[in-house]
Amino acid sequence: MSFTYFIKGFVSCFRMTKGIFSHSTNRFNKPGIYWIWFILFHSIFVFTSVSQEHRQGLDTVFSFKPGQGQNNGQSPEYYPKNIFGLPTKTATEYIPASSPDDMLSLGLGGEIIVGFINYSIVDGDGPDFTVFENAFINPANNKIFAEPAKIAVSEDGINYFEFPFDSLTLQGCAGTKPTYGSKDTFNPSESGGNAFDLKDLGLSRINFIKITDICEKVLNNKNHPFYDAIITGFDLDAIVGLHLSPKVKGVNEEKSNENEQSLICNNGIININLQTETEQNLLKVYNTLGMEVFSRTLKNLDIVSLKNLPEGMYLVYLSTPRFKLLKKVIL
Ligand SMILES: [Ca+2]
Ligand SMILES: [Ca+2]
Repeated sequence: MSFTYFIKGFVSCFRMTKGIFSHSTNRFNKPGIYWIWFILFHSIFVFTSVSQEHRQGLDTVFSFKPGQGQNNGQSPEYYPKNIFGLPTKTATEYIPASSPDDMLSLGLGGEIIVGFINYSIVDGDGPDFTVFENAFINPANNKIFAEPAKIAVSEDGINYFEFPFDSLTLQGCAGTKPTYGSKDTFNPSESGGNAFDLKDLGLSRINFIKITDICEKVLNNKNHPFYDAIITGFDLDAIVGLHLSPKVKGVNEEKSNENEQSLICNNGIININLQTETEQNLLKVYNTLGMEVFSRTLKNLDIVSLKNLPEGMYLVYLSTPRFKLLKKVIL
């Protein structure tokens, strides 16, 4: 969309410039000034349109719960590097990516939540993000070998909205279309992969993408059109955001500073001090691989010890009905 704006803007500016020269008998006559203002305004509009649009591959994992049966690419030497950035350049419909350097296997029933550190995905023209798996065409029967997952998205990390899917046709799932790695990654009509449009869910902005493997729906039904005994679960290569916008900060920032004081961590001991008494306060701790290593509901005033966790960096996520807080702690 930004490129279209750019071209339209350029053409309009060119036409308007011609307008100025046609009034060249008096450079400062009213129509000339009028056109200059228009050109300035239009240029700012074009610049804003271009600068607001950003596209890139994943750079953040919020959580990962591996499933059963397959752990390819899950060890720290490969993951999470293997799902960040762009899809595998060498992938085609007959030779899919398969190296652990390139892919993370979720395993049967596995779930991963991912996103971008500085950007939200916003609803722009057409699809807003594309999920790349390693689906391929099986030359033996000319059928797609698919390992499907369902996709849900969320703005706050609590309330998720699932893209509707059909468990027989796999319409609406990710993991059903091969990757064309040599094509333009940011053009869903040639890149392959499964593209998703926030408009289909009526959402304008999201920060979390949840991918949940649903291969058992296929494996448990030998009459399923995509049945194949060697299915072992969804393999994530990459996700690219096609319409990204800087995360909204500002208004909520003051509040979050105030909320920072609700969770203080010292030497592996977390002190919780919440203003409201409720049963719905939840604390989760994730390691740097995005794996949940601790989870507990909290009282208004509470103390949690993380001393039994190995030394290192962790993400502590506090969820209350009033606010959510994510903090990095080092043990
Ligand atoms: Ca869209
Ligand atoms: Ca990859």
